[in-house]
Amino acid sequence: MDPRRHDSLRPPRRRLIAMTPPSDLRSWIALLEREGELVRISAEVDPHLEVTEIVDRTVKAGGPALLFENPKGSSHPLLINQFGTERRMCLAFGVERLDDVAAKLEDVLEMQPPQGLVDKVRGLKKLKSIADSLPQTARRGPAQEVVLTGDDVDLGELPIQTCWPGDAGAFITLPAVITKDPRTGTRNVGMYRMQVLDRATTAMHWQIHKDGRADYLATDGRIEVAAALGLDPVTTYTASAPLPKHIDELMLAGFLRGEPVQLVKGKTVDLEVPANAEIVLEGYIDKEELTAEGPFGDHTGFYTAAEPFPVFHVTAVTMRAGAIYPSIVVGKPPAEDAWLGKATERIFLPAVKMTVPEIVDYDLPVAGVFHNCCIVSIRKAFPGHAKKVMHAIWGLGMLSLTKAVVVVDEHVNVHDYEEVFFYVGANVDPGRDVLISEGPLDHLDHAPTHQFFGGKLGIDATAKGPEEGTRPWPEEIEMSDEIRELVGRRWEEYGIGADTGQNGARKRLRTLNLSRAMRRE
Ligand SMILES: Cc1cc2nc3c(=O)[nH]c(=O)nc-3n(C[C@H](O)[C@H](O)[C@H](O)COP(=O)(O)O)c2cc1C
Ligand SMILES: [Mn+2]
Repeated sequence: MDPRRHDSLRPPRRRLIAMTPPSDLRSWIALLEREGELVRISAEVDPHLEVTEIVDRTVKAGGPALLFENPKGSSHPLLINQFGTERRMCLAFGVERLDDVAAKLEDVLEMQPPQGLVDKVRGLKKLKSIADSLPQTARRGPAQEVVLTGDDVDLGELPIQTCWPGDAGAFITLPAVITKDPRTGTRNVGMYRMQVLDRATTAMHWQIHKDGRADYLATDGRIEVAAALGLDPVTTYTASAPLPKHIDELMLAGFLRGEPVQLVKGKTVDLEVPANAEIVLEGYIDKEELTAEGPFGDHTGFYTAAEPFPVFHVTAVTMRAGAIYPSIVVGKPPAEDAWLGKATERIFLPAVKMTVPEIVDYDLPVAGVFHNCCIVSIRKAFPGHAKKVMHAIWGLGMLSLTKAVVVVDEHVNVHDYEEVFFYVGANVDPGRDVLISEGPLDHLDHAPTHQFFGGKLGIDATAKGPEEGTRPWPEEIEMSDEIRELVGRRWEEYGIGADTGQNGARKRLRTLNLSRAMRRE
């Protein structure tokens, strides 16, 4: 079916009132419930595969967050699909559109020396918002209402999912894993899945390009680790955000929430952990101890084969009373993580533009599982400019792992894949405009001959001209403004119907675009 048709059938998005993001998982659940975005399931459901099938159907239908109150074999409720739609993602951040979160960051990134008093006051407010982002340490927090150590530690008490039939076991999928760089003491928070090995150990899936892995590699013998589960949604999101290594993800969380993250000292580790967590797993990893991790049905849509990864020993489980266990299922896209990725795409656009200012917008298609494809529009100013931007993407933070980059001109809507495809077809001479390069690739990419390293594809779909050695470039067909206005004015008179006219469908498509499947209502 024509996606534009879909779009015009889509009900208008209910208005959100901009507000402060929820401060913990429980107020988030309450908000979801008030907004009609959560369904409680009292039937007993098995975290072994059954939850996945339910969630996969729900996510692909754009359905609600699910709170399984009675997961089989556990007394802890299981929350899933909290991030599964654009609307919930916006609710999490307390914004109307994810671009509003980006605007807040852009405001700070683009700070200029103030001119005049009003500007100075505004500047001070911005500086204060940065100062207020630093986490604070409290004496106590609900995360430690229950403290289990020694033989009382039993991960089997939690409703940890075995997601897919070929998985090696149960995996904790939505943790915020906290470490400190042994050299500098700087904190890092990352989301890395943890395969349960027994009552008190898990694997730690630190891929080679990640900061958590770098902290681990910098240690001589043992590194302390804490995994926080069940946080306010913004803090959970920031664990997945690709920040430069020296920037603390909890600071970003504080900035985006407009309120510092509260921490408490760990019970058995010299690390601070979020005071509002539902569950915290404290422990350590010995540098030399590795285990076979996987297979795991991954966000690439394939099973990742078993590989050696470090072993995490749990020394304490601390919890809130009646702790809720959060989970996520990844798999063939679109899955729930699509919107975590889209949040990153939107939120990091200002930072990308800071480094490569000619970039107008970019889109990481969900079907490209975020590392396979990046579509980028640029203000083209000189011959070879598109190729310059390809190299810039291949040199920029985690975007450097991108396999294929498609560059279009500034007027092209990168979120409209049909429009992009049109220019890829129309503007490209493969012999001239396709660049095959090589470089680092995502840990999980199974296609390259060698793991981690292989081919890159750049497609320059911008308009060219004689200065790039082509024949004169033809003009694109556009109706004149005059006639467009005339027809707009007279549209009702023709009696064709409001839905068909006014360029409506095309324009509406110029909103954040996921795959067609995600647009199915
Ligand atoms: C649901 C989900 C699961 C993830 N699982 C892993 C994982 O198992 N291993 C990994 O290295 N990255 C994983 N990631 C990606 C990292 O969280 C992401 O790259 C993050 O930036 C890592 O933090 P760091 O840059 O501080 O290392 C996952 C992301 C999401 C959203
Ligand atoms: Mn980091």
